[in-house]
Amino acid sequence: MIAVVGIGANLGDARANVADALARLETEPGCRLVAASSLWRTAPIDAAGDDYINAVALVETTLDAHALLAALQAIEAAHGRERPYRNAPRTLDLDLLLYGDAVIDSPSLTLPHPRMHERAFVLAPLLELDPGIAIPGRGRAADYLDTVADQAIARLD
Ligand code: A4P
Ligand code: MG
Repeated sequence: MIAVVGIGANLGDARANVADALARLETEPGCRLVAASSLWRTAPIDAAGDDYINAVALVETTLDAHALLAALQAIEAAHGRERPYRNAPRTLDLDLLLYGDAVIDSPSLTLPHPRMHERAFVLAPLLELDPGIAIPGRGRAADYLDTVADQAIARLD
């Protein structure tokens, strides 16, 4: 199964934290890192604090969606992720954006990620990896770019 993982950080050395998350995805049991986007500097959306560093990864996995989410949360925990309040600045956030074309609405996991199509910090790196990708139930990701054009993002080298 191919899963799409969104990575974000805006606390500590955010760039290093995102790079380390990519390295950990590469070695995570049951996972293989297929591709990683560029790193992007992005203004916080519905959140305060410093700019974020965001990226998106394509992961081939033998884990089911819930087990993959647990693995992502373990990587967050290894980075000392704390959750003092909603959308608080974070050392590392790993969101499961897509799991194949699965549509899931369980208490701990919603797929596709319900806000991914509203966010330039997800769409721009995702479209780098797969310009034609579709979001189940929503259609082509590229069709949402116009609606997020006001969100400040910049690709880093
Ligand atoms: N959960 C349900 N579905 C999922 C999923 N598909 N992937 C549950 C990951 N988690 C999922 O997550 C809260 C709960 O969501 C978990 O217990 C899990 O079971 P969390 O990681 O504690 O909190 P979060 O990531 O802050 O929540 P959420 O709702 O995913 O936040 P958003 O809406 O993604 O917003 N601005 C910029 N520029 N860059 C960012 O990366 N991120 C956010 C977080 C806000 N603004 C941002 C950024
Ligand atoms: Mg999260």
